[in-house]
Amino acid sequence: MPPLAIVDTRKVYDWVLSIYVPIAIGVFALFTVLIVGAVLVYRRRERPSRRHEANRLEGSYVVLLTLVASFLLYITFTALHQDNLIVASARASSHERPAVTIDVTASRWEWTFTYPGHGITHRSGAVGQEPLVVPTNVPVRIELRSEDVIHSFWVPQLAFKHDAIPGSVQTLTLDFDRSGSFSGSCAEYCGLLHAYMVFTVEAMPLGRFDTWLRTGGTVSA
Ligand SMILES: [Cu+2]
Repeated sequence: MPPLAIVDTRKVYDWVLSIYVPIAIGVFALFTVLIVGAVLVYRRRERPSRRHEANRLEGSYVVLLTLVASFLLYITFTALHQDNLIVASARASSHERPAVTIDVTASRWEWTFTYPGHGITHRSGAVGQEPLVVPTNVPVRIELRSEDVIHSFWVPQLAFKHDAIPGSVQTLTLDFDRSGSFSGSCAEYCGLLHAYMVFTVEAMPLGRFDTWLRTGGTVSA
C-alpha cells in the first residue's frame, strides 16, 4: 500500500480559529456587560419583578444561538472537507514535487533525521542535539516512521503535529514559510525519557540548504 500523504493544513485551521475567537470574545463581552449592568441597575430593587416570562426575548435568544451554532458548524465542516480534499489530491498526484525528502524516525528516546542519497544522518533527543535542517518556501517531504511505540512529531511554533505510528510510514509535505530555529518535541507520552525526546528545526533559504546538503552537512547549520 502506498504511504498516505498528508499536506500542510495549518492555514485552513488558522482561518477557522480566526472566526471562532472573535465570536467567543464578543459573546463573553456581551454577557459580562449584561450581568454587570443588571447587577448595577437592579441592586436597589427590594421586591422581585412579577414578570415571569419574556417569550419574545427568550425566543430571540434561541434563534440567535441557533444561527451562530449553525454557522460555526458550517465553517468547521467546510474546513474539514477542504482538508480532506487537500490530502486526497496530494495522495492522488505528485503535483507537490518536493525539493527534498527527509526520513524522520522516532524511537525511544530519540529522533533520527536521514537525508537519503546525501549520506547525512542527524540524531537528537537522549543522545544529543543535532538539528533537523530544512529549506524554506519549498515543499519538504517527510517520511515519518516509528521503531517502537507511538510518538508524535510536534513543532509548536509552526503549529504542526503528527503521530509516528509503528509499522507504517506517514508521508507529510510541509512548507516552512520562515527561516529560523524552532524547537520541537515528542508529543505522545512514550516512556521514561519522553521529556528528553526533543529536537530543533533549522529552517534556512534553499541556497544555503543546498550548500549544506552538498557538503554533507559539514557547514555549520
Ligand atoms: Cu516519543
